[in-house]
Amino acid sequence: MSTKLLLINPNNYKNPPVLPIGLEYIKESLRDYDCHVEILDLTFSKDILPEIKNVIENKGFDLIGLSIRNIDSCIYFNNEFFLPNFKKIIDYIKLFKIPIILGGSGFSASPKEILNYFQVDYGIIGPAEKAFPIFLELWKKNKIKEKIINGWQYGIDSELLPIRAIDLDYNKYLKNDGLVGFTTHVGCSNQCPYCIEANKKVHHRKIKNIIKEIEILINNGYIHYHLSDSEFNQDLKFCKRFCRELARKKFDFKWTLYMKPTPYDEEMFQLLSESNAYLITLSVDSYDKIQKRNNYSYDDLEKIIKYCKKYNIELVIDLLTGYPYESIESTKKIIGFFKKNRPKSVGISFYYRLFNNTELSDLIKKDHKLQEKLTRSFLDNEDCLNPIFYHQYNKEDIQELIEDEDLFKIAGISLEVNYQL
Ligand code: B12
Ligand code: SF4
Repeated sequence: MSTKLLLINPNNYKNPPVLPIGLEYIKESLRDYDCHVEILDLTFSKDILPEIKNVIENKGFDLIGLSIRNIDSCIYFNNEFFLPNFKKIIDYIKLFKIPIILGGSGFSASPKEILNYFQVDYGIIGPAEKAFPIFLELWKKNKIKEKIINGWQYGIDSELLPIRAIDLDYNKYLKNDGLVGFTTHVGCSNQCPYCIEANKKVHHRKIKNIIKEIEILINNGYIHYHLSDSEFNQDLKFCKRFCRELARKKFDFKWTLYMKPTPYDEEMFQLLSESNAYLITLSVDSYDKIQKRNNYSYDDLEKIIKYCKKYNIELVIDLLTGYPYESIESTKKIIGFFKKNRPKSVGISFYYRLFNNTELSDLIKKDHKLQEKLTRSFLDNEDCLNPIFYHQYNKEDIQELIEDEDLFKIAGISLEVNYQL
């Protein structure tokens, strides 16, 4: 008998609202399996629990999957911690005695800790396009040995062409400043010591399928996109081939993307511009040790700013500064650099969100002196789910350095998103 699977998006944070496209990808990955999949999107729900009750009681499901996209908003100022609300939802779903499986980027950041927090049956870390069908087959045969499956081990189905905008009300998102997303790959080869996505094997999708996916969406009237890759530029050749193909299509659309400082070359910026990329958000660290391990320097930043200007692409910077042992001179240097080489804006974060099993949290757990600069004390068996940050500076220190220049925005104090600037 066909398995009935309900995939729920409980994320109702709306600054901006984000389409749960991962659930569309999973649904597609199960197309050839004996599984009936429905998606319940609660982003705009006014009455979450009755809505869940209604769907479960009317349709009956064998398995329920919940997407845990965010643990919290990750920024110190105005931080929002989402797990307690998700717990209420999950505890309610448990009353129906249907097995639950979790996944999503937030879940993948701290899988053991989150399963423990929610006391839930199963979870998939990372991409689930290949792992979910494997899980389902084992689950149906009662052969699950591990509660957590590592999706990174299986990667993605590079041929997947998800049918989009059928199960989700895209227009509601667009009306509320949301953007449509698409992915070109999963994973990141950089080694940022604080990041939950660091050093994850990169798997690319087939360019022809990505373009087809975008083309179908454009034909349905969706013309403004935010790339949903961690950082676009993992492989320069791939990036240039993708932009070339996209530019060749001459789509009437525009897109914005996250990028890291390397790899790049001038041609990539030219092709990005020709493919209608209008805004890049560049992740930058001020600490030279982190710059070095990710193979870039101030020289690269200068070139990127120059190329963006030359090819008419807006550039905003996501700057992180004040890493443990980094000096104030280093922070002054980067602020001075951007005052001189001006992008459109520089968002500054100087509170580092700690997650278990990152290099940063391991470092702080070992060095008691660093623990004095945490926003709260470590608990016994600290799981870092309840937001905890390391900071060398206070708001006033940074305000003094930026001297009220409009160019700089302290993350979390100004709640705009980049593409609205
Ligand atoms: C692109 C992006 C954005 C874009 C979205 C653009 C768009 N088009 O909508 C923008 C800029 C808007 C954005 C905003 C925010 N983001 Co963001 N974002 C991302 C990013 C890079 C990709 C997310 C994505 O769409 N991936 C593509 C889809 C296909 O993958 P997916 O959803 O993860 O789904 C796959 C798997 O996770 C899994 N899966 C998903 N659901 C389920 C469910 C089940 C049951 C199973 C088994 C598997 C499963 O299978 C799917 C297919 O493989 C992630 C980092 C990352 N690489 O995941 C951060 C990330 C999710 N964002 C993050 C944050 C903090 C935010 C903000 C809160 C920032 C802020 N302070 O404003 C907001 C939140 C907005 C909101 N409403 O939720 C954090 C969350 C960290 C945390 N503490 O939990 C992440 C992880 C970045 C990071 N490294 O810190 N984001
Ligand atoms: S480049 Fe971005 S996604 Fe990759 S490890 Fe660094 S912060 Fe994380």
